[in-house]
Amino acid sequence: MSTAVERWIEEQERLAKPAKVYWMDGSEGEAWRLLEIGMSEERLNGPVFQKLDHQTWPTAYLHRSHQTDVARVEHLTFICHPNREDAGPNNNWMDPVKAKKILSKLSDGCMAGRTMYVIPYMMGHPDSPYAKACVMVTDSTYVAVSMRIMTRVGTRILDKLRNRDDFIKGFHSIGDLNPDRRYITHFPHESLVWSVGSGYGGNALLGKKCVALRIASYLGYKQGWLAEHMVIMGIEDHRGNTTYITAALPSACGKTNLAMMESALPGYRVWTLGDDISWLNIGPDGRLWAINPEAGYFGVAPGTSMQTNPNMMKTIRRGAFNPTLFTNVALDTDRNEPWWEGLDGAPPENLLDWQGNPWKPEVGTKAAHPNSRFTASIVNSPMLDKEAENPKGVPISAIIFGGRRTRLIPLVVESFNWSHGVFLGARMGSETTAAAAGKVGVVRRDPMAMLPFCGYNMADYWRHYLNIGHRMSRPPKIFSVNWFRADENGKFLWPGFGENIRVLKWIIDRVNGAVPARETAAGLVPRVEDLDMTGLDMPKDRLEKLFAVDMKDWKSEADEVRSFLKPYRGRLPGEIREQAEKLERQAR
Ligand code: GTP
Ligand code: SPV
Ligand code: MN
Repeated sequence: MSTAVERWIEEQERLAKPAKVYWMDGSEGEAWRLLEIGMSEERLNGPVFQKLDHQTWPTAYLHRSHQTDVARVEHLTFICHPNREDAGPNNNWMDPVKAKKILSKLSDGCMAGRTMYVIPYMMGHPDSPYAKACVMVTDSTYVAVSMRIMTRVGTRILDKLRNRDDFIKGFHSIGDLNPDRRYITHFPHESLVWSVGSGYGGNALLGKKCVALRIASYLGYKQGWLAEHMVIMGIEDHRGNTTYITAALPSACGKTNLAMMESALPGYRVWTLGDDISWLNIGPDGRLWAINPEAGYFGVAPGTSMQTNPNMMKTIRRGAFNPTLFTNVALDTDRNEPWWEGLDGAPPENLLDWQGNPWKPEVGTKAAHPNSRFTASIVNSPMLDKEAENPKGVPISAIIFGGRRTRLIPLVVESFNWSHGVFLGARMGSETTAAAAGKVGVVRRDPMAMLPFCGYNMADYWRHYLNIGHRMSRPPKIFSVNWFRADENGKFLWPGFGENIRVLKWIIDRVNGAVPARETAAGLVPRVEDLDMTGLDMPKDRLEKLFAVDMKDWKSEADEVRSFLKPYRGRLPGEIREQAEKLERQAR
């Protein structure tokens, strides 16, 4: 008798018609064999994997994706609930029957002559009560190796699924990489992701945004938990107490840098558990517990250096466990090393840009693609928290919502209570980045940093969020942060990165009731004397600018929030509507 997994794989095989089917076992040797295969596979712009200098960059490989396939494509991403309203104004919707027709056609014979890799994987520690078993197929060696780094792949998951059919399914094919035939589709009610036509990032590494956020957020809605676009980190104080927090910031707005921060304050130390996704469950003790469903980093390369993120530099140069992949970075051809804008030192003499063309600074383009990334195992991190592998997760004392806002939003704000905190998250805005295709630098609303990732109607999501808070006897406090406030000349007011520990320290002080706060219409902000500025010289008036809340400047913000919330009207929770109305009254 075959299992549900075997039956599902046979179906996919009949559809995609690969020359070969290979079941991944997750062994160490297998990863290196897949790399070898990729190194001999030719694509338009070179082999799938190119070995870099292993003396200076142990276990590092370069991958170049297709030049039209360099970021998530939100306009080609669909949430296919049977009822359009359930997808909500926040999602592109397609009727599931129609979507399956299109995808079946594109998938028919799409793996002819190629190998179909079957990847059994777990999101979360296999022993965690909060983990989910998943199976995906792909025809890309790049995706297969990446999934091994990013998730827990192995035969053990198949044993778990022997008598079960409740696994999360994923079908992925690069197709012909033509953007006109590219679809990233989700069927939340069937726990199915079907993605054709892209080989890059969140479009193709299905465990990440597709499963761990879009499908999982819907499962969480049905089952009473939350799947969030959040960092998980521990902050150890001078007494040796560790406080765990989570932080949601939109794509390319600083999660990885925050999670790996080198503290600028003596006596304080940061430990990392995850840099992108967190699954939050209410524990038997009435607190919120977080696990990281992932096992690796898929981080933005440009801007990463010994100056900004030494811990990440150590992680990607260590390569003790698993290969480290670099995608769409530049190549220093004299040294056979990766390079990107913002890396320490001057640009090397001889560079190929991310597409493999000779590059000089005079060319005026970027050598590395702005959304170029590294893929590395989290266990290579020198600052992994001792609880990172605890199946139960860690208890969360504070939730942070952040955005990239050059104006208006203070460095840090504490919410008055859970409902107000949910509103802070719901009205989050951020200036757009290169992580998604489209125009960069315009403010868009990105509630909880989940706009592109919530697998159902966001109004239902906010109601669910409010309920989760009301169900906890010891809920975390909710804060908002903004590292990106700028002066009249557009220069950042706050140095950011390791200096952000000063803000985290204030947050922990508030959690412990150690300091008072100043009340403003937007929420509670620090009194400047309570922010620990040891070792950082900053004029008092500049510091005050960081915390300024002048409601007469907030009118356009309140207007934008209102028009953003408008399409949700019928389902919008009363608590959110009331908060928005209050903001409008205050900003008048
Ligand atoms: P995703 O992986 O797309 O979800 O992104 P992320 O949220 O993990 O963003 P990441 O930490 O990779 O940062 C993206 C960009 O923001 C980089 O170019 C960083 O240099 C910049 N950045 C991160 N933290 C700070 C900060 O505190 N201040 C300033 N000014 N820039 C920052
Ligand atoms: C993001 O865009 O938030 C990412 C990168 O973390 S991707 O995996 O492409 O979604
Ligand atoms: Mn992300």
